[in-house]
Order: sequence, then C-alpha cells, then structure tokens
Amino acid sequence: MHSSFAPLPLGKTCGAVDGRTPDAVGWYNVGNPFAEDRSLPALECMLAHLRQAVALVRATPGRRGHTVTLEDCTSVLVAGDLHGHVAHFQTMLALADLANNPNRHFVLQEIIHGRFRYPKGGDKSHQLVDLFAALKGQFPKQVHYLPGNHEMAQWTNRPVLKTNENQNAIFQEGVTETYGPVLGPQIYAAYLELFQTLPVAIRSPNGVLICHSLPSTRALPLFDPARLERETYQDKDLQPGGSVHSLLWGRDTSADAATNFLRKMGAELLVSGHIACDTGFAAPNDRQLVLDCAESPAGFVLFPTDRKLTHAELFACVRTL
Ligand SMILES: [Mn+2]
Repeated sequence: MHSSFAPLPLGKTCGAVDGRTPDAVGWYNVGNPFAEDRSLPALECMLAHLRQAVALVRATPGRRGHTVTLEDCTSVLVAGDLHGHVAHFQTMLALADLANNPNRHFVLQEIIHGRFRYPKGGDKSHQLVDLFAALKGQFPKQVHYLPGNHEMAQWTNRPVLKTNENQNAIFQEGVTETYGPVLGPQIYAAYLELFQTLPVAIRSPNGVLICHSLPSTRALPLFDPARLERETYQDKDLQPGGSVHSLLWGRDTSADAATNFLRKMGAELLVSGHIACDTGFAAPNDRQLVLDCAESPAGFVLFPTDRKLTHAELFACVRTL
C-alpha cells in the first residue's frame, strides 16, 4: 500500500503550501514508519501539514467553537478509540472511500497513547496524528478528529498513569525519536495546538451526537453545552467537574445519564468511545453506542444521516475489523 507514497517537494513548494498533500494511506508503512523517506525535508513537511491541519480544523464548515454540525453529509463512518492503531485506521479509511463518497464524513477519536513502541521505547501513536493532518489536507470538509481524555491529558500536561507508565512522557519521547531534538519540539508544540483546537462534540443532521464520552449523572447539572461552543476554553472547563473534563472523562453509561445528556445537547442518539469493549462495541443503554478500535475486534459504525434512525437501526450499522 505504501508504494503510492511520493516524497513531497522541498521548502516553500512543500505540499501544505501548494495544496498538495501526502497520500494518507501511503504516508506510513505499518511497522516501519517513514520507510519510504525519513529525510529531513520530508519530516519538515509534516510540520507544515500539522499547521495547515490546525487552520483547516478551525475552518471546518459547521464549526461553532469546539463543536461541529456536519454539513453536506449523507453518511458518517465513526471509528472507536484508536490508541495508535495505524492498521485499523488504514482499513477504515479505505472502507470510507471518501473520494468516491463526497457527502460521507469520517470521524476519528482518541488516537494517541497506544501500546506500539519505537526501538528506544517511545510511543508511536503520534503517527496517527500525522496521518490525520495529511488526511485533513486531502478531505478538509469530510475528516474530523474527536479528542479523548488522553489528548486532553497531553495538552494540559496532566499525566494519565496506566501500569505505572507516564503516557504523556512516552508520547513525547516517540515524537523526539522520530523527529529529532530540533524539529521534535516544534512538531510536539503543533500537536498540542491541534489537540486544543479539535471539536469535542460532532452532530449529524439526523440527531446523532458523536463525542468521546458523557458527563456522569452527578456532573450533569454543572455541564454547560454553551462552554463547548466557545473558541477558547477557560481553565475551569478543563478541571474535574468542568464541562470539557466531564465530557471526556465521564464513565456513567446508565440510561438516565445518556437520556439526560442528550436532552441537554438537543440530540437523539449518542455514539461514543472511552469504554474498553472486548467485542469492539457495546450498547450500554437504549440511546448509546460505544465503539472501541484499540484492539481486535475493532468496532466502527457507518450510518446514514439523511433520515431518522432508531437505536436498533444505528446498532445494525456496526461493523468490526
Ligand atoms: Mn478515553
């Protein structure tokens, strides 16, 4: 698949500047990133792609602060949490067939902090951020990246501790391992800017809300949807109990939590991630679908958005890899 990758031209003619972008499928050879071209000019091009991606995220049609209402949309493919799984990303990208389905949207969520490591121990999951940046350049209106609590932990510099590993530090090590001590910090800064620019809630035209998680019943009274529609967060939004924090960290999948959250958001059904699922997906209540793409089987959903769906109809659109 990677043979379609063509090195980008140098300097000011870099793809991000003249409108050309790398082929997002070919950009990485799974298990051997940058096998085609690890030259400094190729790596420097990624910085331009990342900065372009930040601008394109801000310019996404239907964006209102940190929310997006999908426009020119008749179907959506939503991936579960990817956590660095490049192969699942590539398979879903091929299935989405965005070039031949210009009214289809593709939503990725929680793509960083994975178990795939470079030889020196750094986390490879930044590769998926690079792939998103390339893909956003190719399909700026159709591709969306929903951050999870892991992205928020990275850009707010509050560690997520799993098995005594500091995932924030290992992520940053992976960036340095790939991009080196000079370019690495610039790439890393671009990642953090991207993470805090990304929308945290995406609405389909038929009343399906896509977000990483939902506030618990206890946190819901304090949750204010208007906080999400602001272009700049306040620190309290990001603290425990704040609207963004409770949206990305909540683990209450009760029917009451989903129903009351959806009422507050003015939506009918919820597609989320955040909860690990052995089968790749779960329906914890009659309003919600949870997807997980971090392992196999990996759950994703491709659903029509040009008509109302019942929970059962949405559930029937789930597929696994
Ligand atoms: Mn999560």
